[in-house]
Amino acid sequence: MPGLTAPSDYSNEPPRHPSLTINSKCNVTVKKILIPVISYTRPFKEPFNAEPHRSALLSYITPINFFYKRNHGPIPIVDDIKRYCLSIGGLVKNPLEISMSDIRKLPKYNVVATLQCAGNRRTEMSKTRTVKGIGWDVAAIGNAIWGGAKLADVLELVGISKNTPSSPLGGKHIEFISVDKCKEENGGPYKASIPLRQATNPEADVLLAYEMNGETLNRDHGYPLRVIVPGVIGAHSVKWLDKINIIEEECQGFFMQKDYKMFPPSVNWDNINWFTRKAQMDFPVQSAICSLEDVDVVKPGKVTVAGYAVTGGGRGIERVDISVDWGKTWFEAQSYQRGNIPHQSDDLNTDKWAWVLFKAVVDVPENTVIIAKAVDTASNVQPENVEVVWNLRVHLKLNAKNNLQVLGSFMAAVFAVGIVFAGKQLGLQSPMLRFPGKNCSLPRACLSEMASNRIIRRVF
Ligand SMILES: Nc1nc2c(c(=O)[nH]1)N[C@H]1C(S)=C(S)[C@@H](COP(=O)(O)O)O[C@H]1N2
Ligand SMILES: [Mo]
Repeated sequence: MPGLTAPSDYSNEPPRHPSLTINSKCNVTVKKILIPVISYTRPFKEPFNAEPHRSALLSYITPINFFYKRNHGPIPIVDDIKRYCLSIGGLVKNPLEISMSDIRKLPKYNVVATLQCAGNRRTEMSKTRTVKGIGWDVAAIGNAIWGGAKLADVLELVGISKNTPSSPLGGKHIEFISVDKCKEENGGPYKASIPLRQATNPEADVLLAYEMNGETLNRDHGYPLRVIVPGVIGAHSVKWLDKINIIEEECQGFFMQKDYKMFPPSVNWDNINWFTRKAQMDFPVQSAICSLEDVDVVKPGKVTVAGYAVTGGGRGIERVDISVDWGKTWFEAQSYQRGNIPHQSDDLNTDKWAWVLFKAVVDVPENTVIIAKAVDTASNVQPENVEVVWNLRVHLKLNAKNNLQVLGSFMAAVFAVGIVFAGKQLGLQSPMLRFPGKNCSLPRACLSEMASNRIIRRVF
């Protein structure tokens, strides 16, 4: 594509916030000597996959710097935005090449939507049974204001009308193709599809987005143009969009056919038949505690339990329940979106594709497990443990427990659980010195890690 090119190495990556935690699968490790005795090890990962500290998720709109980044190759470069254009072809009568300035002339929509990677909370699920893939804590998720044209409007330009399941030439899916060079595609670009029915439904709010939080999209998040499919796992929201194809079947690319699928527990890496399943779409009901670490040490007394809750398909969150006594009794947390206005799932002012934040101030007199559990408007409840939702690649299925000290839930969508140790601080010494390796611009993260290392062994 003129104007947009994909490098084959990582020498031209954009700058990123130093506090992000880089999640590595295979590890290149950079060693730095900070002071003579202490060596500082920093995971270095190419492609760049990183998440913020979970406390960054306590604001309704996630700042761009702290929004998770999930890539499968080097970040593409725009040489000349004037030459960039998107081509739309496949099973359409009148294929089209449309420039960025013409896309900007279409009606512009701002949609507040939560983007979540299917691997969110995978680390937690892996504790039950190992799962393949990059490990993520609870922050492979973010909520942003996406600005752009509606895909349904763009498709009208090639003769596909609104709310239609198939194009006049028989296309039933719409494929989004990027330019990035991905190992999994043998150096080819990332691609994914969604059903045409969803793409042509204006209410589904599928966007070709060129803005994020009111700013021009940056390189990490898909500059100059990306797809946003609200309510659906992030894998379909293709960045650095090059081509759109109207096709008969689901996209046959690696990520749709051999990656983002869910299988029953009886399926393992030896007997897997990828073609028995379709690619995963909507994400499940999910919540996570972000005001506390999985294992946290607090002073006895009042503790704030706060975090996010979200569900797929635009269903909306009905409520978030909290337990501070290992799940014996529950009460409802306050939930809200912007401002501190109480959240109501059916209110016209609700951002239907966005997470809700929840908050409760609880009394913690003794060591306990705090659990958060989200319920959506279809009465889907976050599962209580990982076993019931465990799946090979751990896509979005964690429970509400973050099983450590103060709860959180995961995408792998289990209850969000956390354990709180009330009482004397543990007398930790120099946590920054003892735990220098974890991108610790946030000392609390280190502290709680140490706490978890010590306490979990003692208590469980
Ligand atoms: N071209 C391209 N699009 C992509 C990806 C990618 O690697 N290349 N990753 C996908 C995945 S798995 C996710 S979760 C989201 C992440 O979007 P973000 O990095 O803007 O948070 O982008 C999706 N779109
Ligand atoms: Mo993802």
